[in-house]
Amino acid sequence: MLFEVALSMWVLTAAEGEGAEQPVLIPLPAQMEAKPGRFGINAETAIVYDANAAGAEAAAGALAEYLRPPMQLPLPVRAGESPAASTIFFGSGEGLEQADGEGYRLTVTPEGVVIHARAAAGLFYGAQTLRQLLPPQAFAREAASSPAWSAPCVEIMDRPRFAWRGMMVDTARHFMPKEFLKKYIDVMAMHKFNRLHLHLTDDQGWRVEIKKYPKLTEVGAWRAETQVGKPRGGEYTFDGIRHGGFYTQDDIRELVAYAAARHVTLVPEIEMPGHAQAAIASYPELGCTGEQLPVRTRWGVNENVFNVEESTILFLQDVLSEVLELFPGEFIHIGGDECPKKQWKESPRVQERMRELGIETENAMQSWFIGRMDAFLTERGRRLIGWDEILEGGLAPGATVMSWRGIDGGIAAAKANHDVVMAPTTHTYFDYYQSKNESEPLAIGGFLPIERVYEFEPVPSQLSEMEARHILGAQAQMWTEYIKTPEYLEYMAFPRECAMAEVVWTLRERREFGGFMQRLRIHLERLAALGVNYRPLD
Ligand code: TNX
Repeated sequence: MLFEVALSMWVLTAAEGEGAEQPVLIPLPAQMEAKPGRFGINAETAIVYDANAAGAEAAAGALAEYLRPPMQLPLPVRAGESPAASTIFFGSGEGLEQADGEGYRLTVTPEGVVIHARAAAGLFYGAQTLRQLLPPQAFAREAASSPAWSAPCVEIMDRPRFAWRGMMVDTARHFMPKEFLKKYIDVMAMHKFNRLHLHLTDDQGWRVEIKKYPKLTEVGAWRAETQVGKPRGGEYTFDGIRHGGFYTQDDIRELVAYAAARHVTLVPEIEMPGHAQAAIASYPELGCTGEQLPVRTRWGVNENVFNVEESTILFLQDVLSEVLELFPGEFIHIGGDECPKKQWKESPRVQERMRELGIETENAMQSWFIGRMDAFLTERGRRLIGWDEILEGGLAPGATVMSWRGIDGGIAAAKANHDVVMAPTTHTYFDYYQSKNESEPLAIGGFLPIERVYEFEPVPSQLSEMEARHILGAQAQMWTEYIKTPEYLEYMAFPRECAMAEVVWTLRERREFGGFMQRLRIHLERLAALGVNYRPLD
């Protein structure tokens, strides 16, 4: 029995030497040397932290909270100077000079475990790696049976390839409950992701409470019904069911703190000047026509966009002021994508305003609009990030570009000395189909099998070494037009998210799809223990 379990958990590789089991880790670490022997966790084991090491107490506490429920062991957490027998030790450590704040060294010997890092994030990631060295049942949230709680001996030196390792969730098209976002953050942290981009506003819903403008959620958080399926011959069908919800400011503070404890920064997105109909439905004076619009019930690009009055700019800056209070992270996303210019062209008032400002084209007008937000955020010590349309009409001085329509926008931005996050539809759109099986649930379209996610290379070969430094990293997008529930969202996210984790964490030369798929088969047992509704492999 013991032997069978061991075989199912570890892929044995002869190359690693006699008796050494090759641990199955996702994302794959930078360096790993398997050693013979195992460390057993039992009623005697303690978790010890060096009180002088930043974040050591937090990492020790987090590990205890992960392991106590499944293991039903005391696992006391205490301060201590140095590693000792039967302990899992967290300390600051030497020899890690080359590793930045997220790197760590993890050593497992038959006597104990030692995790060293220069900063809190590294210690936390060391704890995450240790969890994966244990049997998959260690990921359960309640008492789990395991023949023995033990980890194979190993020496790991690890650090991420990219600083921005992101996932985006669209909470506007379908509201996603706070408790689900917490679970999602947990699974992100397990895979060493560090940015959760929340798409909080769109035509179909406004999801964040703004005290100064209560109608944004009283009106804008609710739509009368929702488009069902794709239109057929131009005909739309609707479900007749009211949909909505929003996060109160207390909810946001709770999520921010929950994420921060797991080294995940929330990146809020407030869309402008397009994808704005929920806001315009709440306050019609923000629109171009003055018409009372409903919160939109159909998907797709929409002509109803914000006007360009000074009062609208100030409204949005007031909204951003509250957003800045809630979200302490450096980056604030202002959308910027898919803003049709039809209403700006047709509106005499917008045209007059362009003449007043001496602006000749509608693209330049959009650039001016984003520039106002860039100045506002920069003055407050933050950085603007937007979808690649913000390049059109000229990029604002401080802007970072999220390249979604392929990678060209990202290349142009990096060449112009702007930072970039790669998020192209071709490799990172998790709302696309995972396979061509007829049985796949409805998706927005497209085709993105896990191989293609895994193949993604965030640094385009067209960039010089200096330019390539502007690629902060990459992220995957979960647009939710057709994804109505958390279970459905998990089905679309996993296991593609596991592939994305290696794209952003693992060194390029260490990535190899065949080996990844072998590890993934075992890794999925961990997701099962966590209760994640992943899509089974074919
Ligand atoms: C394009 S990506 C959009 C979203 C849609 C998505 C569907 C982007 C910046 N805009 O509004 O939800 O396609 O795949």
